[in-house]
Amino acid sequence: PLIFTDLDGTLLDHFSYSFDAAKSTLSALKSRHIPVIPTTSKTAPELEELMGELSLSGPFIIENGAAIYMPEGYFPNKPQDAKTVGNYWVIELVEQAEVWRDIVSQLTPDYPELFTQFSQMSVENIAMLTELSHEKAALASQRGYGEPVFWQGTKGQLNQFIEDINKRGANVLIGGRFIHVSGRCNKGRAMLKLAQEYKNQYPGETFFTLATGDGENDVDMLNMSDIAGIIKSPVHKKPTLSRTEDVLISNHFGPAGWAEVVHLAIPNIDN
Ligand code: 2M8
Ligand code: MG
Ligand code: MG
Repeated sequence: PLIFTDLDGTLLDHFSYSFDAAKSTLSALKSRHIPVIPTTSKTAPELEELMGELSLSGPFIIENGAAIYMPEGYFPNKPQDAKTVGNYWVIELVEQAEVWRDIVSQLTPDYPELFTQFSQMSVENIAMLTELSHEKAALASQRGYGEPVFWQGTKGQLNQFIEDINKRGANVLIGGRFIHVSGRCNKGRAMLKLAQEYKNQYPGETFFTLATGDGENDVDMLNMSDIAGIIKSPVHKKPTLSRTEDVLISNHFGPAGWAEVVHLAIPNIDN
């Protein structure tokens, strides 16, 4: 199996970002060589740090499916469409951040005081809104492929904004705290692309996918995976999927719910 997992509110606690409740499950998966692939809204610099903290050493998917990062040499062959960035092979699925930043900026006059762009916030401001440390907020500010927006208007105004964004060829995904403007990427497409890469690299082996997530921006991967694990959130309503088969729903929040769902989907990992 391949486990594609959201971080905030799923593997990490929504409020404290702790993953204590998932630690023993993570080490059981590690000893069984089952890849745990963070699939997140976070940036590459955030992930480079978090992978170490999580004791993970495989691929990860950043900025809502905008790019797939694989440690150089992770697969027997360099994937066809990958470029090398530092010590990683990277497959990019959308254009660079400035394209999306510019589109958002064009809409500023139409929505006065209704939103704040991530690229125009100070690190202090990001730290305050996310409750991340100053250091981690600085890593979150280094966006490669999109522009998160802090929305201060109404739901109706947001719907109009999304329509205007779409008209300009960009796309909006709803995160836990921000709305994310980028190209037509999502976590599901990136998951399928990476799962296909495993199949190409190891012909004859089967790789079933488990996706775990708690929010709106996880819906695509939860719909496209072989098994979906919905993690209960203390802050938002359960995301609505287009499927009903092979859907697991946790009773616990965040990392405890994650461990619960992983054990249900992949029995006997502790033996
Ligand atoms: C942002 O992402 C989350 C994802 O749900 C959000 O929209 O609330 C991003 O800035 C990410 O880079 C950051 O780590 C996270 C922290 O809460 O917020
Ligand atoms: Mg989440
Ligand atoms: Mg997320």
